[in-house]
Amino acid sequence: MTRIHESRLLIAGLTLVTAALVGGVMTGPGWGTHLGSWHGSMMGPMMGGWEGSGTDSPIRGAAEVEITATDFAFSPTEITVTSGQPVNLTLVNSGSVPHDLSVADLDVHIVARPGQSSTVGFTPTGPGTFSIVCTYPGHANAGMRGTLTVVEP
Ligand SMILES: [Cu+2]
Repeated sequence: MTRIHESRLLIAGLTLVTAALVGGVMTGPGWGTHLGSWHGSMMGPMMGGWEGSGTDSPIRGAAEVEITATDFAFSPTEITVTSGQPVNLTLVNSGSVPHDLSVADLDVHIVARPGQSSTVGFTPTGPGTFSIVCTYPGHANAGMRGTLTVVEP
């Protein structure tokens, strides 16, 4: 009887740990499957807001800007783009967990799985200085912040 009791406790403990991992690391704000190559036309309405945003697939001929995400930082932390000129922004995830790059004020949101990259094309309007964050819980506070500056042409 004692052995059975212990194994039940073990299973209960593992379930709790698994739930914590899944809840805290994997799901993020719920847009983990919105990869750059397909627009969130299905996910948008469910997630309440990305439909109709300015983010989309890469733009032919746009300036290329790349940011690398690690656990837990962006590199570089500051990028500068030109108002009115299209940009393809690529997020390279060199970390071991999913990361995203969000510039809420410009409706830019890019998700990249570990070891992969994702590109979103957008045309910035400005000038202005905008916050870059990773929106997975705790990541911004751990250091995943940056700045996107939009300058006049
Ligand atoms: Cu992150």
